Amino acid sequence: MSKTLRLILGDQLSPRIAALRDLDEQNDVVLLAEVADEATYVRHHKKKIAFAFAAMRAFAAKLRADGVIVRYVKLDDPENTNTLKGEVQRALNDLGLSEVIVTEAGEHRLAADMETWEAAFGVPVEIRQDTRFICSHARFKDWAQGRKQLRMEYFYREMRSDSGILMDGDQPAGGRWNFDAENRKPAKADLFMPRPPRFEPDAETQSVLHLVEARFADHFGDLTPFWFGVTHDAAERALEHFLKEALPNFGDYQDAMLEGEPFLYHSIISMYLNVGLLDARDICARAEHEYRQGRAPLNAVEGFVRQILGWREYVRGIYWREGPDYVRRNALGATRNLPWFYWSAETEMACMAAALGQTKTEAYAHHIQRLMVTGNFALLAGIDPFQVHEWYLAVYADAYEWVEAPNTIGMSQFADGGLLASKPYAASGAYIDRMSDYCKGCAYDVKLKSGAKACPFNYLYWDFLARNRAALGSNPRIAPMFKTLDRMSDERRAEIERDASTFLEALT
Ligand code: FAD
Ligand code: DLZ
Ligand code: SF4
Repeated sequence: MSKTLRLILGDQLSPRIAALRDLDEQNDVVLLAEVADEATYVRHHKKKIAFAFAAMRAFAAKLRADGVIVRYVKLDDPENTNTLKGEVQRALNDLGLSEVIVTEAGEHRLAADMETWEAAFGVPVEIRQDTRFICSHARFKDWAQGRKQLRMEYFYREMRSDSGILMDGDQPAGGRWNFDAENRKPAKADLFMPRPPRFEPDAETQSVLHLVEARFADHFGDLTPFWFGVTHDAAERALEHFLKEALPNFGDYQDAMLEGEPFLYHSIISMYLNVGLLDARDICARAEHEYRQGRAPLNAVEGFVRQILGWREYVRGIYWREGPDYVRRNALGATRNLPWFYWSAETEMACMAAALGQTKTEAYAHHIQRLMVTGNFALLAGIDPFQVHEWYLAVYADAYEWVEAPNTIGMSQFADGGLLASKPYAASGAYIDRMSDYCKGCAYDVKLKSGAKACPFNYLYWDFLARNRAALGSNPRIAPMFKTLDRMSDERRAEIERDASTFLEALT
């Protein structure tokens, strides 16, 4: 009887993960390993590391309770080699197992490493496809084949048809694929805010918190209060809470931002979903059920489903299609260093201080804060996209390269030259003022276009366009903005350049 080693990575904590298929509970051994390599390949937020380790420990305990033989290596195990490869090798040596079975890694770095394992170990290493995604690699390749443009909206429609989610026969529910025109309302401070449920750390999570405080004290972010759930049951409660309390308003306030309200009507489930504590198909089906039962409107449910069935699956396809060099793309030739306040959250720009401050305390910011505040600023200021990418990968509890990199390099920084987005997500202060209440408490004045008190987004926006005319001038979607720029007087354009360069020089 051959005994196999089944490796489960920290973001593969799903009971139906491919590596556990056909497990022989009497003989096979499941390995989970906390290793310094994974905790430090970028300097992850302390909460992210604690969440990964605590969820791994909880999953191992669940497997053991179900009768599975588990080898769990803690970070402070004196024998720990601190790499996944080293821990697989050590398990093979110690246990005399004849084969390794693993689910494909979620990123190029580890996937490339796994390709070396079979030769290094001298036993077969079976790498299985990750079946948790709704769109397989083959399906995405098939969709992308021969297309000039890979627009998410068309991918999403095929995913709807393929899966039957929110479909009435072969037609989209409600007769339209997309209800965004009804979304995007600014929120008001007196609305009821359904904050996500908070979970008390159990004894094992407490011990992880001590470990992380001792080993990663110099990493970014506040470790406590630590309120993330770390089990499938807790993640399920968080999802249920969202479906009942927030989903009905999700569409309306999807793009809104409010001072002191980090979560609004967002689901706060990405960290659970990305490590396997929730399942994408199940979430979409449950959201659709809320619509079919008349408990949530279609604009909200369609908007939410589009994020998971559309964007999430689409960015994964792009990540694997574009290869490991994607993170090094820099179509706009941006070279400025990431300003220090991305780590300290100390800036007089109220919108940036809010997004960065909650990133530090919660390891969370919602999509519009990532895209239209911190991402927009980096884009306008011409920050090196690789540094921006490393920052996003480090600071969010949900950050894994397959999902983070296309969002940062492609959607937010336009560094892939428009593969993912048809135009840069660049905006002046007026957008932030319209969608938030940040500006009223800001040291800068959003109505001023020039001078020391003017909102920096205002002149940086025009300066960004002027600097990038060669790369963007022929883009029909921003042609009207270039026309406006061209109608400005020479003095006004010189003023923009002066204000921008004074501000940008002070950044460094
Ligand atoms: P909700 O707003 O409630 O959305 C529901 C779910 O849809 C999310 O949980 C998520 O799974 C999915 N989703 C929504 N938008 C996207 C998107 N653009 N791409 C992929 N999935 C999406 N998401 C991550 O999961 N990990 C990341 O590392 C990450 N990095 C990002 C970096 C940048 C620069 C930007 C602009 C976006 C990034 N996103 C990332 C996408 C999005 O911001 C987060 O998924 C979302 O904010 C998570 O919060 P939520 O669970 O409350 O989401
Ligand atoms: C994020 C993370 C962290 C912090 N630590 C570990 C770990 O110690 N062991 C492990 O197996 N996985 C960890 N992870 C998740 C991995 O980084 C993730 O599986 C890879 O980045 C592939 O997506
Ligand atoms: Fe942000 Fe400008 Fe508004 Fe200040 S004035 S909060 S910098 S958009």
